[in-house]
Amino acid sequence: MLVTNKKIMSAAMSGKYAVGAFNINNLEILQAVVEAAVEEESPAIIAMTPSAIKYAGLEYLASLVKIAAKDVSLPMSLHLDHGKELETVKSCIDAGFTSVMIDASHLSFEENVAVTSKVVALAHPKGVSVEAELGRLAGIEEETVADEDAVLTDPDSAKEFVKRTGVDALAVAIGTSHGAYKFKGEPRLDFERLKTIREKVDVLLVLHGASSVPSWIIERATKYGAELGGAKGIPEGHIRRAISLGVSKINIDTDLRLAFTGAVREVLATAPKQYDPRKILGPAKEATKTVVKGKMSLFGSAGKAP
Ligand code: PH4
Ligand code: ZN
Repeated sequence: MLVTNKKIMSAAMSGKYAVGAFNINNLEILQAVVEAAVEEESPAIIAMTPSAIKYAGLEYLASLVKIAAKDVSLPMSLHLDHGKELETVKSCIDAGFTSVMIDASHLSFEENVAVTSKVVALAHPKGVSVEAELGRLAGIEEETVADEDAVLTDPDSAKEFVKRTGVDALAVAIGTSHGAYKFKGEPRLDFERLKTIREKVDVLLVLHGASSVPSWIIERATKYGAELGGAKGIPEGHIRRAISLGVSKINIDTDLRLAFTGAVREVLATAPKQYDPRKILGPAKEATKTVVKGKMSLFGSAGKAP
């Protein structure tokens, strides 16, 4: 059953939990997410970026998600993650996406408002919900205090942005960043800022760059040849705190990539005679599924879609 992010996130907001937005690029990762959702009785947001679409093709990926959702009675959404162009948004809406993100956070505030408003005007009449981003994802420690204020989401600007654009959800920058190397020193997020945004802005909130880069995944990948020294993610306690402060969608990609490729490495290293892709990608799917199930439990969405 495909529904909008707004529906999934509103239920999460009132139930005081969050729903994972899991990035997919191929069949195995999609199956891992959907099987995890079924086993955990959890809602799930299936996300794909323009680079995933470039890799696998919009029709291929969208069709796979629709087939996956057809026989599943859980609330799931088909979501465009970090759409940058209006054309991409249009083609995703035409392909049956139930939610789109327009990321114009690299533009000026006024340009971001203008582009985001266009997307809202395009999406809302078709029943598609819209996420936008204000601020820039960046680890706090790399910035001076003045820089921090420049890149992290300003609560008053967020209030004005939401009022002028009419977006359903807002991705906030509070110190998280994409990828496996989020912090050089201690992991630090600006929870005070998140609290203020929550108080001032009446909109659903999203946390991007939320992978935890768990040590068990890094150790397994490293054992079989990966070089991931210095990788560091968001501690699970920080994720729980962000949820308690009102975040209702949490984006996860890196942890899935690490689990998937770590499992591929293990098979290739331990079974050098193996050449059947199903015997290589099967364990990768299982490893990805284990991570997704763990996230559903951490975010509190497990058991919320019986
Ligand atoms: N995302 C995923 C972005 C992936 O172009 P691309 O497909 O490589 O982009 O939106 C996240 O917020 C993921 O956060 P994470 O890296 O902490 O998992
Ligand atoms: Zn992101």
